[in-house]
Amino acid sequence: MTDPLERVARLRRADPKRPREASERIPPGQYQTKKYPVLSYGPTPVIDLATWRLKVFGLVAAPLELSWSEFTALPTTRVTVDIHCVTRWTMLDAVWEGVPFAEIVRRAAPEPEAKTVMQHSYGGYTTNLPLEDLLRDNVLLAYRYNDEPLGAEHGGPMRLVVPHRYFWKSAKWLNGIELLRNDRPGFWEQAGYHHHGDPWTEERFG
Ligand SMILES: Nc1nc2c(c(=O)[nH]1)N[C@H]1C(S)=C(S)[C@@H](COP(=O)(O)O)O[C@H]1N2
Ligand SMILES: [Mo]
Repeated sequence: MTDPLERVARLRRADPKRPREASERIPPGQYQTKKYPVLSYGPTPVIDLATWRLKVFGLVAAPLELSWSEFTALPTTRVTVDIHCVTRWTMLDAVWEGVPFAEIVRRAAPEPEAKTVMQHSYGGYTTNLPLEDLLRDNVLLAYRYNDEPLGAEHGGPMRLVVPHRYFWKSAKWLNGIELLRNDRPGFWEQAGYHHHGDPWTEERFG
């Protein structure tokens, strides 16, 4: 079976806190791209910032509905992370700035039974993840990419960025965060993709 030293090396490679060589940062079955691809199912929605809203709803004690000016008044964080698309491209060192997911959800006061989240987007896209996956420090509601406003084709004005999951788990044009007790499949998950989507263990299909 597997050499124990190789197993330890693999575990260390999977630890996001450890600084790693570029070659070690590319998950199994992925290749590196330097140019940032656009991957959208359907057209890019036209979104007016004057009517843009973000809702946090479902199993929360204090549902939220934020306008663009309310949202952009919240404290932001900047992260540099690698992103991995299930179609096998990986892009290293993407720089995102936005509001931490945990910060937004804390304001809505989730009920103790809230275990899982459905992301909703302008245009109807949805994707699901466990709440605990979204509470990690580097999960952002991002509106700046590489120090510029996020372009519409990449999900502007605002998208979720969940760097430790395949990138279909990061909804572009996010407009709703629904907290749920029971997991429910989103758009690609209904088509057979994985509910969890960990690129390091190749959770591509459910
Ligand atoms: N609303 C919405 N979000 C989406 C998608 C989409 O089609 N619509 N595609 C997903 C997929 S499969 C990927 S790989 C990434 C692509 O983001 P990008 O176009 O910025 O590369 O967005 C994800 N989020
Ligand atoms: Mo993707």
